[in-house]
Amino acid sequence: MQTVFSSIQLRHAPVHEISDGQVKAAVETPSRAEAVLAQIRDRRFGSVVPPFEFGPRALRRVHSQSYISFLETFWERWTELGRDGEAFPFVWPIRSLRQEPLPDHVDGLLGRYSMDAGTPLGEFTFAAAKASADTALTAAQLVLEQGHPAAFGLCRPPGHHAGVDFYGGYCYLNNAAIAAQWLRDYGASRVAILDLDYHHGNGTQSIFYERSDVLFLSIHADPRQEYPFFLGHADETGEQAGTGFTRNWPLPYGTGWTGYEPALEEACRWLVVYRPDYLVVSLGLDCFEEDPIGGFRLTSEDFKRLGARLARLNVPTIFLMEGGYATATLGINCLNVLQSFEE
Ligand code: SP5
Ligand code: ZN
Repeated sequence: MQTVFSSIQLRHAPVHEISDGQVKAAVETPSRAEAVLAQIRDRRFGSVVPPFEFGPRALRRVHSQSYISFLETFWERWTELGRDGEAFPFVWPIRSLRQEPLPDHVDGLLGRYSMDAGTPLGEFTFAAAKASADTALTAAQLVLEQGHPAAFGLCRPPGHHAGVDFYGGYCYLNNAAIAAQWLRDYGASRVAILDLDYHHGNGTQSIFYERSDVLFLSIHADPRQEYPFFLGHADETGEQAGTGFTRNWPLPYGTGWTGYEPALEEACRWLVVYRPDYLVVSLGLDCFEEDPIGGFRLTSEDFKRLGARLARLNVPTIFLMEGGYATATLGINCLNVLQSFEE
């Protein structure tokens, strides 16, 4: 299987994040991608190719122009105030506050375009996020236009928490949504997204919530107990034309394979019924038992079982990396999922 990756993605190198009431060392680091690349080379797992540069159109099919412009111009606005480190928001336009007019001040804009204070914006964040989206698009292109049965976009930064006009959860551009929309625009009638990250993919769900042409399925930690806390419950099943085309399997803290497998089996049955032309897998690896921020207990062997089950669906599949922070084992777990798709 081919892997798509650009070294531009490494330029986004967060130093800190705010979590557990502390300024902590960032967990979404370039070393995550480097660990997966090292494993690809060690296991001789196919070639690694750079992404093509897609124009701004593919991004605009998912994200608002004002949000993209904010990301693009952010560093200039930040540094013109004499600031030089990575930025965090500290005020949000929640209930009772006005959405409009947009503030002029960058501190206001940071709050308007974010969902949490745990996601740093730095000098190269936009460039890396754009390269990450190009990586997702190129993986989709390998499958759509070159007929590969599967491809792997080694996306970083991840994407599934980012919505039409906000970033959060270490995500800035929604790689899976951008790839799924591109597949729709260039030939597919139906695309399914299966989100396996430990955290609910709130951004992806919200982007397609009222649509039937992109099915969204997600298995994740119960939002009553876990980030992102405000989306991902079982009763969220889509609205309007999208009614019935979103499905969530929130699972309790401590879930291992015996609790996970039945949810995966149900999701696979939905996929069989939906008959997508393409499957996009939001491949978070933070369900791993040793993940520093996750609370599930999947083992490295379980990731093989997971991949083998997906391969049995026999649908052209685009894998896009999302979370997963146990860096020492990240490459092994990732390739354990992908190995069943080797040609
Ligand atoms: C893509 C992705 O996986 N994003 C995850 C964002 C999670 N952000 C919240 C992190 C909170 C960490 N709390 C750790 C508690 C255990 N010490
Ligand atoms: Zn996650």
